[in-house]
Amino acid sequence: MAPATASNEPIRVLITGAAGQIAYSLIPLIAKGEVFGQKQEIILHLLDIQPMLGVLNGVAMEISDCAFPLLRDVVATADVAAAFKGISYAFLVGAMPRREGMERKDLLKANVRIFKDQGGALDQFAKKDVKVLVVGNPANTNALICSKYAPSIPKENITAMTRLDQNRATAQVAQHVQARIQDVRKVIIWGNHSNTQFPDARFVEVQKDGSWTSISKVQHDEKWLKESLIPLVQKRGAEVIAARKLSSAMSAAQAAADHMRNWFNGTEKDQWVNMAVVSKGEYGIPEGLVFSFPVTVENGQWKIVPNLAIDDFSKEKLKITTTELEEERTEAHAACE
Ligand code: NAX
Repeated sequence: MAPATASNEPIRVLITGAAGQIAYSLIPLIAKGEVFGQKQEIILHLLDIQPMLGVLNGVAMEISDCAFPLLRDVVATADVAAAFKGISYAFLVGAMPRREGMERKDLLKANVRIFKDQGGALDQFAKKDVKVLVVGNPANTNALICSKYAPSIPKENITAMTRLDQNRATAQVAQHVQARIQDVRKVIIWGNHSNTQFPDARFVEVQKDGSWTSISKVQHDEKWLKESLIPLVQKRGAEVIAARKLSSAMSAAQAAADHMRNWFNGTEKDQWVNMAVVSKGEYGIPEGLVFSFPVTVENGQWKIVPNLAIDDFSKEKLKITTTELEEERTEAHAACE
């Protein structure tokens, strides 16, 4: 599939929270061409807050020491205007991370205001066709707020990350059916990047002996898919925090790179990826919520996979995560007033 941007001009790519741990793993993936390809030169814009400038300068030194051939320049700054100026792609990672025992809702108030300000900065300084991935939590609702305060940027261009949940679920399914990762496709993550998300393996296909078959034919284990896989993926972030004493970073960076690479390059035939995108009412999800759906991507445009059957079990799961997102939206609007 042809890349959405064929230009050989360097593109400006912003990473916020650039002194943080996800950025530390994400920067080399972008600078090595694993997102925008091996021919696309890049000018990296790195934003963090003033007290972190010392650390950010250390990161900038390391970037220089990597001598990345694709990297034309680095702008490391605490100045929001300089960071957002002329950018074509943004990874909005910077936020307060969830610590052990902390619920996502505690984070909401502190974090949505950051995304209100950054929405304003996108509106004012970014290219009008900028493509945005929100990683900082609560990611879906931060994206919704960001979009509200960036009225000149198309709503379709502001997305949030559930690719980590997709990758987690795919790895678990692959392990369960004893297949390679690349032999598992069509895992769905519906809803919020939180423990109300619905990891849905009903449409999963597994490749065996060169042909793709429904998971139900390969391994008829509905009990595992419903009772083990769903809570495992929902709680994986908390499990990593408990073990590492820090939230997921390497896997989050990989997922952010995967999300943007598929948005930039498109998806393969029969490949679905999950992105939290603005709802236009698909699958009965209220219009305007930023909700994770399975999508395909062509020419830089995502399209929600249509006509998937929603049974009673799935309906109930979709309702739970929708209700949480509606509550978050109400709280977020109040916090931004
Ligand atoms: P770190 O605390 O290591 O880094 C965050 C960085 O953001 C810090 O350097 C901080 O100074 C900076 N920052 C804070 N406010 C800022 C602002 N207004 N402008 C620019 N920078 C700002 O956190 P890290 O582990 O990198 O996690 C970053 C975010 O990703 C957190 O919100 C975390 O909850 C979220 N995550 C989202 C995931 C997803 O799948 N959507 C998974 C991983 C991760 O938990």
